[in-house]
Amino acid sequence: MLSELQLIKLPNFFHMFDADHNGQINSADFEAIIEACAQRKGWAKTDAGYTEFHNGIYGLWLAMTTMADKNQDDQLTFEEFSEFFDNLMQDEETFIDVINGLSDSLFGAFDSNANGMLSADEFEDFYLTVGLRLDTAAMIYAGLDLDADGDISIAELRKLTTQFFLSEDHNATGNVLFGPLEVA
Ligand SMILES: [Ca+2]
Ligand SMILES: [Ca+2]
Ligand SMILES: [Ca+2]
Repeated sequence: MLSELQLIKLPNFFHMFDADHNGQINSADFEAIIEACAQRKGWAKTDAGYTEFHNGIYGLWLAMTTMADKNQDDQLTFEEFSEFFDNLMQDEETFIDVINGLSDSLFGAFDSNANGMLSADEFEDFYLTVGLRLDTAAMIYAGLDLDADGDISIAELRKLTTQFFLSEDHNATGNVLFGPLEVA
């Protein structure tokens, strides 16, 4: 079962995918995110970067819709979404593989100068592309740079996503990776 803290964190991840903000996620939301990203990056559909990002992100959607869309209406409610992650987390090793893959996709797509580091500008680019707030990105970036060397490395992003999904520490840095938590 998802913990109280996980249920506070997961909505931020859900909202990121709900591109049209109608409270449900469907394939059109995923397409919209992929298109927004392609546009910001200037990718053509034949570009390797596009294919890689599309396969990574759309693969996540296909896995979710296959496993989580209980009533098969091609829409995921937050309930279905959180149940999917709850089930996936039961096998922690597989789950970490999945979220490492997600981190790698995000990293590959937004490390624009391909220097193996996500700069503040590149991180802001990610936030803008998925419809998150620019001022939030600027606010949290320094904190996400765990070793304070001025950049986010792939190892840091993997650690942050793992913290986001799995940490039970209320003060874990990765908790706010997809925006500040709305604590009730
Ligand atoms: Ca939606
Ligand atoms: Ca970079
Ligand atoms: Ca760093």
